[in-house]
Amino acid sequence: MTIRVALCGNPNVGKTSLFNALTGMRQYVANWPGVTVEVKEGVRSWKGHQLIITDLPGTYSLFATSLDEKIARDFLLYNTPDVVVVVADALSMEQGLYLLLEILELEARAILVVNAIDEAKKKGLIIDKQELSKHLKVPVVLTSALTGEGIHELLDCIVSTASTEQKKVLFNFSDETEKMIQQLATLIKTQVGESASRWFAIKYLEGDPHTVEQLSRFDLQSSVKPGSLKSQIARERYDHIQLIVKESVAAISKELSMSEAIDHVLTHKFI
Ligand code: BGO
Repeated sequence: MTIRVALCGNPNVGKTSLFNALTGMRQYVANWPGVTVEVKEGVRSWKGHQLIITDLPGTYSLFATSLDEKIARDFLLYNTPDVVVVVADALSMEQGLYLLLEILELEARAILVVNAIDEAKKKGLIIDKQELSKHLKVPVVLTSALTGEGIHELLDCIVSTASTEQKKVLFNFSDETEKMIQQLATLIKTQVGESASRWFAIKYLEGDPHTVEQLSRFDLQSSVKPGSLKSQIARERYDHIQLIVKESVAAISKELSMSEAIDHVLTHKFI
C-alpha cells in the first residue's frame, strides 16, 4: 500500500530532522508547478508499505497570510494526504497544538508527534502521551529526532492510522461560537461543498484573507462580518490547549514545581 504522508509543524520544532530520520537519503525536491518555495519529498519503505512523505513549509497556523502558510494549507486542503503528522516541540507545545486543532478541522487523519523528548526529559518533564491522546482523540508519539527514539513507533503509527476510518475529531467551540459557525456553514455549503463548509466558515469568521476573498462574491458581509470571531476562536482554542497541557504534563524533577512544568511547556519562557 502507498501511503501519502504530510509532515507539518511550526518552524524550529525539529521537522527537518524528523523528515531526515524518516526518509534517510531517499529524498528529492518536489516539482510543484507555480510554487517558488522549495518543498521536499522523501520515500520510506516500512513493513511492506511505501510511504511518500512531503515536508511542508514550517507554519504557525493555517491562516494564509504568508506564502509558506498558503502552500501548507493548500496542500492539506486540496491534496488530502492519507495521514498528516503534526510535529510539536516538547518544550513549547502550545502553538503546535493550535496548529493541530486547525488541521483537525480539515477532517484529516492526524498524528501528533511531540519531538525533542530528550530535552524534555533532561529538564525533568514528563509528557503523558496517553493523556494527550485521550483529550485530542488522535494518536500521539513522543520522538527525539536527535537520538532516534520513537521513530519506528511513528512509522508503525503512520501505517496503522492510514488504514483507520477517517473520523471527525473536531474541537467543539462554545455553544455561541458553534451556532455562528453552523449558520455560516449552512449559507456557504452549496458553494464550497458540504464537507469543507465548516472549515471555510471558521476561516471566514477568523478573518482569513484568502477565505474572505474566496467568499467575497457571495455577499455574506450583510449577514456576517469577516473576522468577527477572530479573537473569540483563538481564545477558545488556547483555553482548551491549556487544559489539555495541565492534564498531560508532569514534573519529575524536584527543582521543578508542577506549575513551572506546565508554564514551561506552554510558554517556553522558563529557564
Ligand atoms: C540545530 N532533540 C534535540 N535535542 N534537538 C533536536 C531534535 C530533538 O529531537 N530535533 C531537532 N533538534 P530542525 P525545523 C542546532 O540545528 O530540524 C534540533 O525548523 C545547531 N545548528 O538539531 O532544523 C536540530 O525543520 C547548533 O538544531 O527544525 C536543530 O522544524 C546548536 O533542533 C534544531 C544547537 O531542528 C531545529 C542546535 C547549527
